[in-house]
Parts: sequence; structure tokens; C-alpha cells
Amino acid sequence: MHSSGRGARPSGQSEAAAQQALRWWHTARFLSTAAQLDQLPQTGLPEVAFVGRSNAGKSTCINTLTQQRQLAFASKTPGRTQHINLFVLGPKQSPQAVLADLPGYGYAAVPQQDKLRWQRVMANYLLSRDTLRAVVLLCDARLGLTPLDEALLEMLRPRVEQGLDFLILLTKADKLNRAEQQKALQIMRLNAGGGQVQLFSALKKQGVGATAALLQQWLLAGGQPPEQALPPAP
Ligand SMILES: Nc1nc2c(ncn2[C@@H]2O[C@H](COP(=O)(O)OP(=O)(O)OP(=O)(O)O)[C@@H](O)[C@H]2O)c(=O)[nH]1
Ligand SMILES: [Mg+2]
Repeated sequence: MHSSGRGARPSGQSEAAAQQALRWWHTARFLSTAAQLDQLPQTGLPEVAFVGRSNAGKSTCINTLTQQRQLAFASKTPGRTQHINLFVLGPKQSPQAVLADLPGYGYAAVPQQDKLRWQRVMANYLLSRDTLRAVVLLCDARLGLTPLDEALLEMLRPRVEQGLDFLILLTKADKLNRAEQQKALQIMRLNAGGGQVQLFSALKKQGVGATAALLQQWLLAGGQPPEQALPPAP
């Protein structure tokens, strides 16, 4: 992704692709919620998971991408919602993809037992959800990778090697000046081991179109056309 700087203006073509992708993200609607893996529906649809530390900006990012104010709830007590929430994307009659919002990790006030339980659910999800096509790791641009983020990257490595797409979003980029943003981007690119990195600000709408277009491309690439994913009409 090249147009990650705040001042960089996307070309006409990528601007059109971003607009089209944003219209697609806007179709997101709630599908289901689950506290455990075996409660998640098998949708057969390509899925993208949003993960990251509590307070990294996941809910805000999902609401910004989908242009819906309250699709993902920004919780008042961080780290307390230990559920996987699924949202579906695409036309109503022919859903095309699923967005999974995973609870944030690393919130200090969560009891140790809950933390361990949650880490197990998350590891299981990331390693065994067979429709998982892509993962977005959100990370505060000012903080960079924390040890828990690094543990998550390590856990994902085998799946990335098998073809899982992977994007690190540097959130709250508006808190950094231009030079700091470029530095954060460079450092993260070194750490991302070849994975994609994108500066993102919900406040300044930075990186929104580019992220929407990239994830849509990943989710729909090689996927079945929606007609074929549906059972035949009666
Ligand atoms: N300045 C700035 N603040 C942001 C941005 N995105 C999110 N925030 C703020 O960061 C805080 C946390 O955002 P959330 O979206 O609730 O974070 P979360 O990752 O969903 O947190 P959990 O649900 O606890 O895991 C909120 O106060 C947001 O307003 C951004 O782009 N810029
Ligand atoms: Mg949240």
C-alpha cells in the first residue's frame, strides 16, 4: 500500500476502488455472537478477524470502515466483553463475507482466570477457524507492538505461511506528526516480516479507503461468486 501518508492523494482509479469498497463495507450487519468457538455458525464464507489490545481502536475502526456509528460497541469497561461478534457483508440475499470482532486483550483489570480462558478461545479461533482468510491486527501507532501482540503474531505465523493474509493497522495515527508516522510505519514494516502495514485514523479518516479496498480484495479474491454460494432457488 503506497498512499499511506496523510498528504498522499490516491489516484483516480484507487479512489474509485476505495469508494466502491466502502459501499460494500457499509452493508455490514450483525450475524451472531458467541462466547465459545463451537457456538460460532459455520457460514462457509471468507472471514476477516479484527484483533488487538483493549483500547487499540478496534470498535472505532469497524464502525469507521462500515460507516455505522454503533455496529461494534465501544465498551465502557474495556476488556469485559469476552465474545466473538460476527457481522456479515454483501447483498442481503447473497452474503459474501464475514467480519469477526474479537475482544481486546491485555487489559490489566481483567481477572487472571478470565484472561487465560479468553486467550484459549482466541488461540483456538485463530488456529482452527477454517474459513478465516485474513487477520487485521490493530495497534496504537504510538505504542507499536506489545509483548501480547508479538505472541499473537508468533501464533499466527504458521497460518500466514499457509496463505492467510495479514494486515497491521497503526491506529490513532492523528496523534503523531508526519515524521513520527513515517517512523512508526518503517519500524512496524521491519517487525511485520513482509506483512502489510497501514497508518489509520478514524478521527482524520486516514487510511480508511485503502484499508477497505485491500480487505475487500483479500476477502473476495478467489471466492465463489455469490450466486454459487447460495442454495439453488426453489
Ligand atoms: N485520536 C483518536 N482516538 C481514537 C481513534 N480510534 C479510537 N480512538 C479512541 O480510542 C479509545 C478506544 O477505542 P475503541 O474503539 O473503543 O477500542 P477497542 O480496541 O475496541 O477497545 P476494547 O473494546 O476495550 O477492546 C476510544 O476513546 C476512542 O475514541 C483515532 O483514530 N484517533
Ligand atoms: Mg471494542
